[in-house]
Amino acid sequence: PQAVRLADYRPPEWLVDTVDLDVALHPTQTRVTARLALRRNPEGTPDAPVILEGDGLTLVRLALDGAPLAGSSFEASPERLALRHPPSDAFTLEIETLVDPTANTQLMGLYRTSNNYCTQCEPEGFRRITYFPDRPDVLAVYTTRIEAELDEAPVLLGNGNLVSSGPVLGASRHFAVWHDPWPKPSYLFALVGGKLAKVSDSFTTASGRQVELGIYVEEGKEARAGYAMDALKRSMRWDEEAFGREYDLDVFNIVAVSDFNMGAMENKGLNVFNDKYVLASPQTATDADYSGIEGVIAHEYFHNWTGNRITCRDWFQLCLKEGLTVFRDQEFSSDQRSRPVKRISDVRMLKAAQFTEDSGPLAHPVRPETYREINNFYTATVYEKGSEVVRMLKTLLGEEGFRKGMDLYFERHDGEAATIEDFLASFADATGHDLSQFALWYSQSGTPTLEVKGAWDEAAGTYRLDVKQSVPPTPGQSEKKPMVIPLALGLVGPDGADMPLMLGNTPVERGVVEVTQKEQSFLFTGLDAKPVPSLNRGFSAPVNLKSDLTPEDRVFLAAHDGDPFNRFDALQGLALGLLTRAARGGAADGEAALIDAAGRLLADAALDPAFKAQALALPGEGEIARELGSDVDPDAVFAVRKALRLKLGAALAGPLAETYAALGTAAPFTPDAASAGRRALRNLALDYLAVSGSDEGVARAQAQFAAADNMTDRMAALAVLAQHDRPERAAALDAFYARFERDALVIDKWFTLQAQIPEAGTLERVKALMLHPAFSMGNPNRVRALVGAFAATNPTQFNRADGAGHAFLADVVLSLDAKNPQVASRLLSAFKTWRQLEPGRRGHAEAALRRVADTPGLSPDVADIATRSLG
Ligand code: DPP
Ligand code: ZN
Repeated sequence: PQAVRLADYRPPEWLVDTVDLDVALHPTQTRVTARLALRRNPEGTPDAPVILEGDGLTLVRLALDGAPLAGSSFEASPERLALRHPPSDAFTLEIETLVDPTANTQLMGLYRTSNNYCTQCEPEGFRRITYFPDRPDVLAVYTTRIEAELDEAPVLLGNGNLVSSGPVLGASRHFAVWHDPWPKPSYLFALVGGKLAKVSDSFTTASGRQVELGIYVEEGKEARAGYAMDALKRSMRWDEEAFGREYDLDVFNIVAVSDFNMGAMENKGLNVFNDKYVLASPQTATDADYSGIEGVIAHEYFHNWTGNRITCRDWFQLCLKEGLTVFRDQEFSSDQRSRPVKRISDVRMLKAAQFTEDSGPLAHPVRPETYREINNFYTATVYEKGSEVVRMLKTLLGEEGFRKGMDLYFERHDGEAATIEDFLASFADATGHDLSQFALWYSQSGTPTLEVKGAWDEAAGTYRLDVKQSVPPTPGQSEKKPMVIPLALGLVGPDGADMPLMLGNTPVERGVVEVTQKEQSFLFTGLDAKPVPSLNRGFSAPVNLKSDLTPEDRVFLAAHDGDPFNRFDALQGLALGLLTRAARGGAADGEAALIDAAGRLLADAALDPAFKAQALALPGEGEIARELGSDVDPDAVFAVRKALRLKLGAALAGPLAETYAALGTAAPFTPDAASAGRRALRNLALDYLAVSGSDEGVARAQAQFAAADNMTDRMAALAVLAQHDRPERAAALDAFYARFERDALVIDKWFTLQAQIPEAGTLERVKALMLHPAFSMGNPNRVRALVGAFAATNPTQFNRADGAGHAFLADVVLSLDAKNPQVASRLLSAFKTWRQLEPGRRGHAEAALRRVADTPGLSPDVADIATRSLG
């Protein structure tokens, strides 16, 4: 397909004021009648034809202002419906199409899942239901009548409020009419029909509006929706308190489905969720699942204002709703849980997913300027870096300035399709800040590097920081301009307390200096001792920080930094330094210091267990590889990391065993953050104590596996057992399968765990598991659980030296592409780091990518990823 360019944006030629849909559900021949009130856009081109998008549509009938249209007055193909000479500037077009939801394996448009009907329209799925100007800047008021066989689909749901429902006379059918008073783009349309159980609750908004809440799940799973419902109510309250945003309909419904391409979808008043982000019970869900549910429920709910009430002008602005909404859900979770621990886990994820993306061939700006397939831009850069950019804005403007800017944004753009320029202008106008240089965060791709050197002047009592920034070249962008980098910092004195932070006679506001130039110096004054700088506190800017901190400085900060994030980061930096030196074949010096610092942290009774669990988990193989940057041998990375884990486990065996014992509890499972933190630390101890594969360590894991009363502990024990090629592993895996056979979300975990085993036999195991009766290429969760996990989280086996892992992924992608291009292209993006591999593996990766790229008939999704990966 042709590249679409931001610079080519033109307003729509025709607007749609209302959409009246009549959908008669049928497994293979669903009849869709759409009545569109079309109106020529006064801002468009005079005499422009009406051109509506379609995707695989069959036109049955077309009428204009009630009169059937002769074939000569329009052109229709599966991809387009055009009226070259519309009769007037406003008229009603009635379009009847037939769609086959059963044949829809792409899961885009109207499709079936577990015999229910559901839709997914973002970004371009509505055109698979009816012909439409399927772009986010066409906002219309929708009324949807849904009709179905009563016994096939007793539940019928649409956007907005229920207007009427009842039997269809003289037949076994029934109907429901839903009306959504809020104008919305087509990508927010949804309908659901099927046999579903409802969990009900209600919420009263700050201004007293009573909202009926419903979560629809498969029959028998009602009890597992309780946590999601609780998270929903907390989200609704939080958005009122933190952003002054109230809900705006009489009902809010969520439907959980088991076949879904993404995590969830924010359709107006009718969110559709991957059931993974709704269903939880102590027996089936881990602590990570619970926090994932809380975060995604909040995320989709928050879209009601950031995405729905204010939507995007075009898909280049995707980060306008996604980056902002991720920021909002991260803030929500921080308020519900531990803020430092949430920040640490978000940054871990940012580095693992986004920094990696930003340093490879798929790097792109937070707001891309061109795309061939928009489905490929639901990325870590748009979402997670997009959130970091909003966070930096808050850091620069302060709490109050940020809130003023948000308020102005809501006030100005409610009901509109907005742009990043609109968003930034709201903050600039509300606070008087010039944000023109800051806007580079949206247009320049690549992770900036910040080099920082310190100079202490004993006689003057001053400390100078010399800062140099650079942004590496990325695809399509060779030259970069300096960015605005909010650098939060502290100067830590010898006693561990922060010293005054003064630039000349002026205290540094909120502890943040603004780096705006390529090279800049900051002179801190009034110091009575040499400080250790604590830089980029709270990870205030998403940059690669290269400081001249010594290992001794890091040990000091790990013990004393008043900023918990940097306490964590000091230890991580220490570990990363020695792991990369060792992976390059150097001496792993500094181990003693690391072990000592880790031991002290573990022993610090004042620290939150969740924090300790994060701080004591070594940087992942992916982060070590990214730090190495080139000629990476994943086996060497694995080996040095394992060696360090062994040393830590052995050196701290005593305290780890004590920690394990002390954190054991007979109390029943609760998913709150404090309990989850204790489990996280205890399970980290379990892992370190078993890393050697000793009988004792393995027996401890086996005992925990057998006795666990919750999935977090059971899964953690199984993950430990899975690392050791001993008979206990097979026995535990079999027992686990037998116990949870009927529970798809749990069986996904069983597949994933096996795909992650860092052993030579794993690829063969994965291939065998693809033939397992429980495996299905039609279910995205299952494919991701097995093949996705193998490619994305098993670096040694995916990147096998013989190239078999790469060839395998290419095979799966090619066989899946015809069925579900979105899931296929996601899998293929596991090659995003191929260029950093050593030459042998790099050659295999390139060959696999080229084989995919050269295959005729690829989907635009897979073709785009293959081409860009090779570019
Ligand atoms: N718009 C959806 C989201 O909330 C896309 N999956 O992120
Ligand atoms: Zn979103």
